[in-house]
Amino acid sequence: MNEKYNFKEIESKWQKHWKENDSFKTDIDESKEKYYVLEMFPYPSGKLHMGHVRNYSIGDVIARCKAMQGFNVLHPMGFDSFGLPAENAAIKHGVEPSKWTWDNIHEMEAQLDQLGLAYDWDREVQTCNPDYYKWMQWIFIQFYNKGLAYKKENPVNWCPSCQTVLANEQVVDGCCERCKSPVGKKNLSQWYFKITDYADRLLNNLDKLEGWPNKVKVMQKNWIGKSIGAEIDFTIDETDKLLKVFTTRADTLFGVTYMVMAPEHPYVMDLVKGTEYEAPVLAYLDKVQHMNDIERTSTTNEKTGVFIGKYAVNPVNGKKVPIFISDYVLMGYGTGAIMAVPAHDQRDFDFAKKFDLEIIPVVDSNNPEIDVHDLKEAFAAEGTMINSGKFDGMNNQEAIGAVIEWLSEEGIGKKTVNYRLRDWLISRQRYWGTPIPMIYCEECGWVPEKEENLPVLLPTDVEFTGKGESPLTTSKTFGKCTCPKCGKEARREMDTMDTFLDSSWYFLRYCDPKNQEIAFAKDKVDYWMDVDQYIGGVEHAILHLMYARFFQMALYDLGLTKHEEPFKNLLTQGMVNKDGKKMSKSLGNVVSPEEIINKYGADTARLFILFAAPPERELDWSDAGVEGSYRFLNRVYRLVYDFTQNYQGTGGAYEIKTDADKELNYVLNTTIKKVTDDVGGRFSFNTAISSIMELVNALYRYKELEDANQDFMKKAIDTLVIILSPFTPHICEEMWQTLDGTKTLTEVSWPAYDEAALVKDMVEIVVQVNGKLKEKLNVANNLTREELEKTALSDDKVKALTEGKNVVKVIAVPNKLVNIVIK
Ligand code: ANZ
Ligand code: ZN
Repeated sequence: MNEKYNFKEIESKWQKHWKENDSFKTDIDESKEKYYVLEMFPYPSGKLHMGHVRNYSIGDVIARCKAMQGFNVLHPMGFDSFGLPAENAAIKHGVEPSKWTWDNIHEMEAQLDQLGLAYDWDREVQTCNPDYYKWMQWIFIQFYNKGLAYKKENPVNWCPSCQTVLANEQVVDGCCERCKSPVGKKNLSQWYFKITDYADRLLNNLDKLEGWPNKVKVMQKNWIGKSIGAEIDFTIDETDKLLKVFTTRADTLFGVTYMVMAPEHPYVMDLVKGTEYEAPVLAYLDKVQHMNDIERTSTTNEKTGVFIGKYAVNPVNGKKVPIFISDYVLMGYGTGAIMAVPAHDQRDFDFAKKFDLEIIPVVDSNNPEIDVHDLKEAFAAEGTMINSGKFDGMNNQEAIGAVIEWLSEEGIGKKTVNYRLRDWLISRQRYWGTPIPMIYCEECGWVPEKEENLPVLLPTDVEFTGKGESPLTTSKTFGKCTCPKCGKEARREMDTMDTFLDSSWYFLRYCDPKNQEIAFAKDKVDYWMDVDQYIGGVEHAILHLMYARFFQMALYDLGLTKHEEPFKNLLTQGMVNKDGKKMSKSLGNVVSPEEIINKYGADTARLFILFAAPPERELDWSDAGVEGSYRFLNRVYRLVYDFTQNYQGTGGAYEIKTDADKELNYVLNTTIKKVTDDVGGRFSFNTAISSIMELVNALYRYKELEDANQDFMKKAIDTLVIILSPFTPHICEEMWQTLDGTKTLTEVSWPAYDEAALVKDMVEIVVQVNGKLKEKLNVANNLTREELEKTALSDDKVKALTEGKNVVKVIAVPNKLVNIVIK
C-alpha cells in the first residue's frame, strides 16, 4: 500500500483482480452448507440510482460474510430487460428496443462492477435474451398443458385516442394518463393465468414464512382477500329472476332496506328494457365506464345511483325493497349485487341518506352511549340481535352462522368463500416482451408451439406507432405458421407476456443458467434453492412476490423442484431520501452514485449507505455523512499504513499482560462478537460499523503506549481489516495485501472471538452520596452487592465524606453504582 489512500487506483486494481481470478465463481459443493443471497435484479434503465446501490451493498455484505464464514455462497446478478421503456425509446427516438436495451445492460454491468460487488457473473441472465425467453415460453406451455393458462374475452381499459389497452394504474380520474382523453372499456380476448386456483395455498403458506416481514405478509393477505360469507337468493318481484348477493354479514338480513346491482350486471338491461328507466340507466352506465375500481369504491365519494323500477323480495320476511344500480358495487366481485343494510354498513348508510331510504337497525350496541335507533353513522361493531325474529337476543357474530344454517335448510342461501385475488391477465399488446408461444388454427383452436421450435423469436421487421394492436401484427414474417397439430396454415398469437412472468422464475435459472436442454436441472435447483436471503424494495411486496410464489408452487406441482416456496427470508430495504423526500428527477434532489464514486470511491459510498440507517428503514442522504465515512476510511488506512511501516514484531504468539492489553483484547473480542451477531441474521449493519469504529479508536489509543505489544496489535489490526472487508472490500484488500501478502481476503476465514475475553476484569462504577455523583471507582467485574458496598465505603474520598455522619442506607447496583444516604 502507498502512503496516500488513492481509492481510484485501489478500487480498479481489486476489481480487475477479482475478475481475472474468478473470485466469486460458485459451483455445487456438497461438503459445504449452501447460502443463496439474491437481490432483485434491475430493469436496465441505463443508470444505477442510490436505491440500487443500497440494495446491492446490503446483499454484498451478506454474501461476503457468509463466504468467509464457510458457506458455499450463490450471489448472482442479471437484468429484467423486457418492458415498455425500450419500446417508448423506439417510438420516440427510433432506436431499436434491442439495441437500446443491450447498450443499457452493458453500461450498467460496468457500473455494478465499479461498486465492487461479489457476483458470479458467469451466471448472469437477461430476460430479453432468447436463451432465457426460450425457457419462459417452455414454462408457459407447461402451465398451459396443466390447465393453468387460458384465453378469455374480458372488458379492458381502452384509450380511443392512443388506441391502446391501459393498465388500471394508467387510468387517472377516468382519463388516459398520457393523452388525458376519457378511457372506455373494450372487450378483448386475453390470456390469463389461473392464480386463483392457488389462492388458499398462497394464503396459508404465509404463516410458514417466518423470515418475512410481517407487513409484507399482511399486504399479501389483503391482496388475496379471502372473505367467508354467504350467497343469498332474493327473488325479483314480477319476474322469474333470482338476484344472488354475496354478504359477509348474513346476521343483518332483517335490516335490508334496498338492493344494489353493479351497473354492468347482466340482468340490468333486461330489467329496464322498454321502460322509463332505460334512458337514465344507460346514461349512468356510460358515466361509470370511465371510472376504475379504486375510484368506484372510494368511501369518500358522494354516492350516486339510479333506481331501476324493480323490487326484490327479502326471503326472511317477504318485505319488498327497491333495486338500484350504483358504481360502488363492482361486477368483478362476489355476485355483482348486494343487499344493502344502511344501519350497519357505511357505504349503504351514505347512500340511504342521499336517496332517503329506510334505516332499520338489527344489531343493538352493548354500549349504552350508542343509540342504534338514531344513528349518525353506520354501526359496524359487535352487538345483540334485534328486529330479527327468532334470532333476537343472540350475539350477532353467532347469528351469522345461525342465519346461514337456516338459509341452507330453506334452500335460499349457502356459505361461500370469496377472494379479492383475480386471475392474472398476462398478455400485453406490446413488442418488447416474450412472444406467447401459442398458435391459432381454424381446425384445432389454440395449440402450443412444438418444443423443438422454441424459442419463438421476436421479429425485427416491425413498426412502432404506439397505437392499436401489438406491433408484432406489423411484421410480414411473424404471424404466418403451420398448426403444430394438423399442419394446416395457422396464425401465431401476436401478444407478448407481461414482464412480471420473466421475473417470476429468474432465481431458478441462476441455479443453472447455461442449460440448453431444460429450463433448469432439478438437482441444481434442489441444491441451491430456496433463496436464503432475498433483498429488494417494498414496492414489490405484492405483485412480484406473489407471482414468484405462484410460479414456484406451480413448478413444484409439475415436479420440477422440491421447494414449494422460493424465498426463505425477505428483507425489504427502505428508500433513499434527500432532505426528507424521495430522490426524484422532478424534485431535482437526485444524488447520482457515479458522482459519489468519482469523488470518494465506492467503498465510501457503500460504507455511508450501510452506516446511515438500518437496512429496512428510510435513509436520508447526507453530504456530511459521506464526508464522515470517507474520513473514517482514511483514518483506518493511516493506522494500518503507519503500523506496517514500523512493525517490528515476529508475527508470532503474544501474551496479554498489561491492563492496556486486556482493555484492547476486550474491545477486539466484543467487536468481533458484535459484528458477527449484527451481520448474521439481524442485518444491523449500522451498529456493526459503529463497533468497528470503536475498535479503531481503541487501536489509536493503544498504539501510543510505550509498552504496546506489536504482535498483539498486528493480530488486532488483521482482525479489524477482515471484519471491515465485507463493507468496504477494496480498501481492505489493499491493506491486507501489505499485512498478509499470501492470501486475499476472499480466501480468508471469518474470525472467532474468545468468550473469556468478553468479560471485563475491571469495571467503572459511580459512587453517589445522597444521589449526587461524588466519585468514580475502578472495581473488579461482577462484585456482589455486599462486596461493592464494602469497597465503596472503604474508599478514602468516600470515607472523608461520610466521616461522623449517620449512614442511613446504602444502595448498591453491581457493575453500575453505589448510592450512600447519610444524615
Ligand atoms: C350486507 C352487509 C351488511 C355487508 C353490513 C357489509 C356490512 P368483503 O369483506 O370485502 O368481502 N359487497 C359484496 N359484493 C360486493 C361488490 N361486488 N361490490 C361492492 N361491495 C360488495 O366485503 C363483503 C361485503 O361487501 C358484503 O357484505 C357486501 O356488503 C359488500 F352491515 O352485505 B355486505
Ligand atoms: Zn390445426
